[in-house]
Amino acid sequence: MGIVNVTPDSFADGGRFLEPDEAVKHAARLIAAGADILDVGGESTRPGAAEVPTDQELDRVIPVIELLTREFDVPVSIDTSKAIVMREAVTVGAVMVNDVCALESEDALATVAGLEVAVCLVHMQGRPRSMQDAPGYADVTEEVCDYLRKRAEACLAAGIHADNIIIDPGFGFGKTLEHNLQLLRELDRLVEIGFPVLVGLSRKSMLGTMIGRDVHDRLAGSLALALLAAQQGAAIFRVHDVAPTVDVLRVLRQLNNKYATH
Ligand code: 8Y4
Repeated sequence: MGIVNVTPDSFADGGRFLEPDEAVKHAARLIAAGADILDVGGESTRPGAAEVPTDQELDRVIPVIELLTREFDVPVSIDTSKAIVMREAVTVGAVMVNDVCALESEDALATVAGLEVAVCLVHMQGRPRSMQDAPGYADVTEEVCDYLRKRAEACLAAGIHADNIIIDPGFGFGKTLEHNLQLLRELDRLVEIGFPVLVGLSRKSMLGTMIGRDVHDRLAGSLALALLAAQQGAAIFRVHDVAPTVDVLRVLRQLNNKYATH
């Protein structure tokens, strides 16, 4: 899954594709590099980030999704927590909803249930503005697993098909470095739940803490984390650097002939 940011503050994590034409050019590069999914987001979920008004989010993402679905065959995911944005994005061709609020926002669950698209349920403790203030867990992996199981059950009860559910521990979303490391060590417990596991580890600040490099010098660290997650059965990798990640996954696939990449 290649990241297509259409947020004005996303230059900080290496993407800044506010203009639709730029987003399309970037998407073409991601696809050429081997991306199987494009994740389009117009709402910053960075720690401490302010919420984006719905109209502004729609203005950012809808033209981009329209262009991407017209020009490319690759499935497009909409990264949003707002039901209206989900519905509009699917109307113009998105086939997946990536929601860091796991469909807990108003109308989100019913909206996705009515759309027959895939959904990625992400665990987050707190909300972006405050999530990194004082994350706390008795057993982080247990709590994340319990939460994702409950949200998946809510999806099934609402009529979302099991084949359309993906789960994600939400690395960095209300977690300290120790929480993130614990989750990565025990990722197999999430995989055991039975839904495909998506991981977002690319360039994240846990790497800044671990290796002391700024956001543009975290490729090697990101690849190491992707490989560790893949070894435990992660299925989808949300990344900035598609080509090197695909190389890593191809190496692992040839080792155990199990991971679907190119
Ligand atoms: C550097 C690089 C600094 C990245 C911060 C960031 C996830 C996600 C995000 C994730 C799923 C981010 C939308 C945060 N992370 N969706 N979205 N899983 N499913 N920060 O882990 O990339 S945004």
